[in-house]
Amino acid sequence: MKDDCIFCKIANHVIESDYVYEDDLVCAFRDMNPAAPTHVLVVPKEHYATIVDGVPQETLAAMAKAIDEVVKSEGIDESGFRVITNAGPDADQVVKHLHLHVLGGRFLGESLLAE
Ligand code: DGP
Repeated sequence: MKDDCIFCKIANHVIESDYVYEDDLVCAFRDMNPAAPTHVLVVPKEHYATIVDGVPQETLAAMAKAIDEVVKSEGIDESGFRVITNAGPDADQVVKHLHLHVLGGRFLGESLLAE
């Protein structure tokens, strides 16, 4: 765990959040600034900066399973959803701990970009 990382703290319950799923490797909690009716962040418990930071296959599989669990429990598995991960400055990654945004609950539009 990285001591100055907010998502390390949330994922390991040093700071509590609004969790919707958890297993040994990952957890999922609601984004504090939701962009859609469902806006959940899937986060590994170990610290990785981005999706290409040597994340073990087991952890990637656990993140995929977490998406599956979250979209079902949120009731958006049939209506549809979007999964986004920001990596680095051009993507405006604010929190430097790998996280997948799972968004749904309304029509999300055709554009992947805010601007
Ligand atoms: P980005 O790094 O740009 O992919 O976005 C980070 C997201 O994390 C942003 O939507 C807000 C959310 N966020 C940042 N800090 C916290 C926090 O302490 N708790 C929760 N629940 N969400 C957070």
